[in-house]
Amino acid sequence: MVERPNKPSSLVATPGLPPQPTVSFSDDNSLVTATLPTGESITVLLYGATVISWKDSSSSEKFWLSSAAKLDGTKPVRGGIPLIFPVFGPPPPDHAQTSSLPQHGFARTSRWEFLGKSTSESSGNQQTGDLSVKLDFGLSSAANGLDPKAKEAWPYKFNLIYSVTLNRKDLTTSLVVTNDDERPFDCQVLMHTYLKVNDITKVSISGLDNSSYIDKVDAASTKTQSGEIQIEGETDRVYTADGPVTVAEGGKTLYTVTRDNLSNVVVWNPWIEKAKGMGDFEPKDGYKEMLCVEPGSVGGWQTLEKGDAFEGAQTISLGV
Ligand code: TA6
Repeated sequence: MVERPNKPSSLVATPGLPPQPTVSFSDDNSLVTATLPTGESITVLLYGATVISWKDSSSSEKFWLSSAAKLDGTKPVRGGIPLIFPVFGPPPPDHAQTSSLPQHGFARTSRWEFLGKSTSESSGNQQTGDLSVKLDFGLSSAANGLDPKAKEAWPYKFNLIYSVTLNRKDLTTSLVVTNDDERPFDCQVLMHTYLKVNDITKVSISGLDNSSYIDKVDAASTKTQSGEIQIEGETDRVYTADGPVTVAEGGKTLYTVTRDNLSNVVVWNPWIEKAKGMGDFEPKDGYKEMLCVEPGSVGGWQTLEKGDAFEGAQTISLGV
């Protein structure tokens, strides 16, 4: 955290200017909350730079967060958008660079630095002023907050910049990975978004028709999607596809996820037994109200040479 002795508790509006987005910090500096003049808001936990809340102008929450989620840095957050880097899933035994890392890497278990906010000079309605706010977060191999296990298990020099941009009807998260090392390194990136739904049995996912996927519930066999996806049991699939992915409930669009330079989408719901098996997954029937739609680059490895960078982004738009 950038220490500023006279830091105001929240960056509020300047007289004469139309209402501005505000940014506030929790007393223990672990949470950053940004709010638009129209009421939309996001809250980001510096631990993992995990967006743990996204609310629309009527304060309706869009992300699922387990009531037993750890927000104190002792465990990855069960909900919101955990960030996956530099490896997705359990590290493949044949990939020496990542083989000593924990499942899903260390980005979600490190304390990130808040780098600042910026607001767009939108030409929106002057009454509501700027209708967009961007928060930037950083994590590098030199950072104090880096998960100590990471340094040992993955001794590469790197820099991550994560930007979270809140607009009135959508949220964009983008990650830039830069290789600051002399050596090349491989990495995977994923945004493990827990979307909130009302009743999973009424949900259908479209936009992945005819796409190839790896079914991790069925011996990682490779299959082709036919039509829309319904969730009727434990689902854990890694799709390779371009184009928007739409989540609808009872025929009404809830979310549309578009991606930039992220050619995979993981669709996950633990259902009954897996939810029971996760200590930080509460309530146990919470699987009925969540669906993970996770854009990423996880089908292979992004190999970054010295000075190279990889950038990927998602935009989640609210259904109208
Ligand atoms: O993204 C889906 C997945 O890889 C599932 O296989 C399941 O393990 C889930 O992530 C949760 O992983 P976590 O390490 O957070 O328990």
